[in-house]
Amino acid sequence: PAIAYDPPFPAGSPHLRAAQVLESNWTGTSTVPSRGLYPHQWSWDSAFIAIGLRHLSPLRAQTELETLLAAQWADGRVPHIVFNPSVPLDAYFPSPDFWRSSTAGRAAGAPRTVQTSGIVQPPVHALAAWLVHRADPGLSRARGFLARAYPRLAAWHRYLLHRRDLGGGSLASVVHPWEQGMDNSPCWDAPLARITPAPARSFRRADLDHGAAEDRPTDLDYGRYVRLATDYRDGGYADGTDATGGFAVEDPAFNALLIASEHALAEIAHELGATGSARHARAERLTAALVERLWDPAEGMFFCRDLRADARGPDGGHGRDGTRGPDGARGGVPGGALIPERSVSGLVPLLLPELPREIAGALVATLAGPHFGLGRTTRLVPSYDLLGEAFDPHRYWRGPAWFNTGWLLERGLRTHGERERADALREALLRTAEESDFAEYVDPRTGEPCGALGFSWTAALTLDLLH
Ligand code: 9WN
Repeated sequence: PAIAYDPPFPAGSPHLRAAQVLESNWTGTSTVPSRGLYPHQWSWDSAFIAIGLRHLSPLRAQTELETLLAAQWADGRVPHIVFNPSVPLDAYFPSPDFWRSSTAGRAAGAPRTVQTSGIVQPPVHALAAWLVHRADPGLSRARGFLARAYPRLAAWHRYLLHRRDLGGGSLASVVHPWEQGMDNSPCWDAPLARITPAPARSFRRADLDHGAAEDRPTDLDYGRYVRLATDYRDGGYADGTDATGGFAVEDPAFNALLIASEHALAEIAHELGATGSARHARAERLTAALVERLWDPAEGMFFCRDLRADARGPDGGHGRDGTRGPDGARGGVPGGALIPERSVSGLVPLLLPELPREIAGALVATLAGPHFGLGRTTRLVPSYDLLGEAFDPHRYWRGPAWFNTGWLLERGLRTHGERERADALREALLRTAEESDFAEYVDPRTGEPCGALGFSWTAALTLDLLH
């Protein structure tokens, strides 16, 4: 499917430059996040990319999602990477020969013909599918786009809500930092500290061929990522067993995206002639569970819940204040403890329109307060607490601002009637994306580009904000 520039974008315009990034990262069936660093298809990247592509070519946007969903496993999981067989194995680590999806993932129903990873990423897909449909409902209906996507998206949500409810409180858990998508967030430091790293000589990182080492996770982080993924693989990618024992976290952004996507799935069901009311009701119950398990009223934001914190002895709860018992569980909420690190993930639930008013108000105050500094000390939302000990404005998810979280918060602010703040954030996102050559992430205070340039979701979400 070709991109039609109609009316044509003026030369040098942000529209055209963003479109050119997406054009050069298109492989024919999907879009790579960036040519050098990430030469395959990534799950949540594709969802954000489709949201932008729909303005250039609704057909290409549908194809992007269809290619990803075609790699879905029989148990419902949508893999975080779909590998391109024509890319050399050593171009990205971990490669297909590490994940061994078609053999190690056989019991979980991995596809036979395409190689994938065995972990997942945040479920932005139903939301993306609904937005893509709305860009050209005629084309979507003629191709049966939603009718074909719906059963796959429903199975995906079923997997997350059942197999991944490891805490028993209705929320989905992630079993690897790569699943949550913010790989080296300081939120993972405590849960990862319990994991014995794989020896550095047992693998070779390919990311350092493309990115500056000081902008990327450390070798020690990688050792732990490899250990967790190896254990999960060697357990046949089965959930709820000892193989997933090492790391299990309920994350606010992951679950907020699941809720937003559940609402989108209700709209899709309705469009297909069914009633979406059961899904809307489920999304509301999930919102209540999110508040019950992850909201901290004293801090005015959501936190991650470390389900394995109990395993760590007397200080395992690592509670920060008197609101938690000695085991770290707050207000009788069973299972693990909140992780006392402020991540942008804890603000993302602002996306949800049905969030209680006082919670939305508190999130806006936190966003504009000293820890995130929006409109004061930062021009974009940092991925992590400006005042946190681990804050580093250049190192990946430990401080830099990312455009996907910025886009989600812009939407959240608008949803909750914060028009001025939303307009200001929109302006800052557009200006920074353009000035940074559509960087992967930037210094949140200065906008200085970090990581890859010509990054697909930065370009795609720029296009969406321009429309
Ligand atoms: C591991 C592709 C992905 C994003 C993630 C980001 C980064 C991969 C990596 O790149 O993760 O999945 O190799 O570091 O953290 O959010 O989806 O853009």
